[in-house]
Amino acid sequence: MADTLELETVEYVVTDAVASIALNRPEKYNAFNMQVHQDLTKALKHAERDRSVRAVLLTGRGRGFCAGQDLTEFSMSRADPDFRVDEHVRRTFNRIIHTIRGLELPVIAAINGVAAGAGWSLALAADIRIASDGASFTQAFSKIGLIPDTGSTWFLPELIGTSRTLQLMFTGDAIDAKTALEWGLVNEIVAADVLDEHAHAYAARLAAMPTRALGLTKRAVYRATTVGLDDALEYEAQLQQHAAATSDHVEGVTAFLEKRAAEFTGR
Ligand code: T3D
Repeated sequence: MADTLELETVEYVVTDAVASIALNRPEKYNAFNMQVHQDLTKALKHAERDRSVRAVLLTGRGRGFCAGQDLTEFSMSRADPDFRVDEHVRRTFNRIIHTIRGLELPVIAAINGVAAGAGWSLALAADIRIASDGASFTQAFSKIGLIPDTGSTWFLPELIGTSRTLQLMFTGDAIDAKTALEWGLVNEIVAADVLDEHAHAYAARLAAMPTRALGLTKRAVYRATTVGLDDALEYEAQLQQHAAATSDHVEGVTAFLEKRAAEFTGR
């Protein structure tokens, strides 16, 4: 499959088995208009189908990571009497979140700047978040009379509990990268000028690991947050059966016994 895709608002390139997907509407802080929805969905689906891709890196170009829904387009949609927000959200934002969570690959968000509204939800959908020291985060929704969507009502309480979640959602106040790290909302912070390189190296490291095992791990961990221990134990056993059938499993054990570094292929 192609290592690059020609898209209007999203850059897509594969290197070192990492699909780097960058939102590219810098003048609008990468806000979601319909073109971004379409292009991001296409890029994620392409990565999902490409067997050579073993990790996904999500970032934004310019000063923002993503400012959520484009409010200019939003005002136009509100002028259309037939426009239904619920249908729009299901077809666009929700589809993207489902795709990211369903990808059986590590997804790393490199948060290069402000993440607002659904843009923050997008970052929260990733498995690992690395923020630049200049990044900031705001729920933003309450400031325009909306409720948080695109998964924020699920992601945030999961990570920081209900009280801090509601504080952020009610006020719409921004938090900086340092606070996000202290609260466990990002995995690490790095200087802005090394973010791309650092995040890519991180993604490439995960891409060189046993992809199937990592994908099944992701599936088991997210499912475990919705079920009891008995169910989680049983599901782990079922997925372990699949992981144990991979060549990477054989290679990992063989390499350990032969006292050498394993060479995983993703199969
Ligand atoms: O119907 C549905 O789709 C429901 C679903 C909703 C999902 C949502 O995401 S709702 C939330 C939408 N997002 C927001 O409300 C955030 C709005 N933006 C802001 O609050 C601020 O811009 C930021 C906190 C993100 C950044 O602030 P600051 O001071 O660093 O930058 P700025 O000057 O406000 O913005 C820079 C430029 O980006 C500016 O353009 P200009 O004036 O230089 O030409 C600004 O208009 C543009 N921009 C920022 N956010 C958006 C945007 N343009 C369109 N839509 C945006 N969301």
